[in-house]
Amino acid sequence: MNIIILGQGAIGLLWYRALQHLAGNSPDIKVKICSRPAQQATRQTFTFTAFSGLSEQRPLMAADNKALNECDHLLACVKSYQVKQALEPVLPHLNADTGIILCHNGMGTLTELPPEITNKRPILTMLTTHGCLRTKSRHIRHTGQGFSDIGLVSGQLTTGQKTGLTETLNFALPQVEWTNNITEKQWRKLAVNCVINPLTALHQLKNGQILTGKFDTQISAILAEICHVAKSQGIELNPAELEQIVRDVAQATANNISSMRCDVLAGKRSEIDYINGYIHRLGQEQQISTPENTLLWQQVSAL
Ligand code: KPL
Repeated sequence: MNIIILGQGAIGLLWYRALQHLAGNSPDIKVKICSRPAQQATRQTFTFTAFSGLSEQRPLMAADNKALNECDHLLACVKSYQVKQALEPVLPHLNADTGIILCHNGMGTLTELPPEITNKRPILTMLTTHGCLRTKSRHIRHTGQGFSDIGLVSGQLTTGQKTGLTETLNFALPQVEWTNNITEKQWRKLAVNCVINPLTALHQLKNGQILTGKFDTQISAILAEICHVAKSQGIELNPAELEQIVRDVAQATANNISSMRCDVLAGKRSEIDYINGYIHRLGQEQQISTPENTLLWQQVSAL
């Protein structure tokens, strides 16, 4: 199986290292990294600190056009607002059957891609809870063992292809599970991000600090709007269950700085357009009022 990773952020390089390790023991697995703009195979290195604390210098093998054409799956680990721009120059080099696995926070990127490309090939989503930090340029630290769900959002894969892909990813970086209801899981993850990310970014809090009671009314209102909008898309979510999931995640990641707060602190663009902004846009389309999500979208956008 040939896999190419698109994106050299923390999660992209975490998967690259894990698959590279697996490829060392399995000759039928090949992994390369897609470095743009040139797809020439250049030799570079990066430092990887495993969850155990062991650090090592690893080679980074870039994919050329031939490798792109031979790849079975392209794992795109880029920010939601980079998906379209990152995929556009790569798509013409992929063969018609290559599956694209999107791994990012937020929703709404699929509809930005050219339909003639996305209609034909398998498009998958991966949701991961692994903690990983890019501490310096080309130094990646695996900070939290997590779990990944993978599932098809468009196109087709045979049962054998689903099993083969899931097993390969699971051998590389466990636990990975195939799910037939990835869209529902995406909505649950979206709900978590709609609450934790903007509140921590706006009020400069660690994830656990949103649980003091001060935000309880606002959290319920954000989630009620999400349930309403999700329903218009055929997804039934339960507000009480969502609230519990949000609380559990905030508790489990109590001392973490959310990705949105990190982006804001670093002066980088945040993923707000694909998180609360996605709820705002869908709400407008469906004539559902979403004042809480709209306000958070506007406030974070203004930061
Ligand atoms: O996904 C996250 C993020 O920071 O983007 C959470 C779940 C909030 C963990 O920090």
